[in-house]
Amino acid sequence: MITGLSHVSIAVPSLEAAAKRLNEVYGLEVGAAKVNEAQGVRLAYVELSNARIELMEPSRPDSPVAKFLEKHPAGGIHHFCLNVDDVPSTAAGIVSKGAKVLGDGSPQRNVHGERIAFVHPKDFLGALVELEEKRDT
Ligand code: CMX
Repeated sequence: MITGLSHVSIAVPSLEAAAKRLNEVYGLEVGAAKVNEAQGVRLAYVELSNARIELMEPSRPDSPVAKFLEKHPAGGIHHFCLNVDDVPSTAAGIVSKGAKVLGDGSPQRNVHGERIAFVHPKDFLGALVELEEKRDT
């Protein structure tokens, strides 16, 4: 079940340059960078009251985000992310209605260790969607 909006994710060629720009123009504070090697990204977040902005830089040359930046060298919106109560059951529910969940079926984790999955853009009106299960803290 979808429970809310987690974040909008922007692919950027340089995290540091992106953070400087968001701070100088909008007064936004970007947190410390972390690496999710399995996903091939270096990430940092702007925490807003109701959602986050995720900034992603490729962490290795064969990263999917590096491929995205080849098509969009200045960067751009890569995906948005919905919170769900349970990734496997939400994914199974939408797959049963004909939508495609990307990947080989093996579980994926975000940089916080939470379960995630990606839905094919053709099955969400042309936008790449991440499903993210909030961990109980
Ligand atoms: N926007 C729109 N369409 C996109 C897209 C994007 N950002 N990325 C991929 N697609 C499209 C592809 O063109 C392809 O379309 P067709 O099937 O029509 O050719 C389709 O989606 C599937 O893409 P793919 O690369 O063939 O599929 P994969 O399963 O190899 O990988 C994906 C898909 C999206 C997971 C991968 O490309 C990717 O972007 N991985 C990085 C995911 C990410 O952002 N991780 C961050 C985690 C955050 C954290 O750690 O917190």
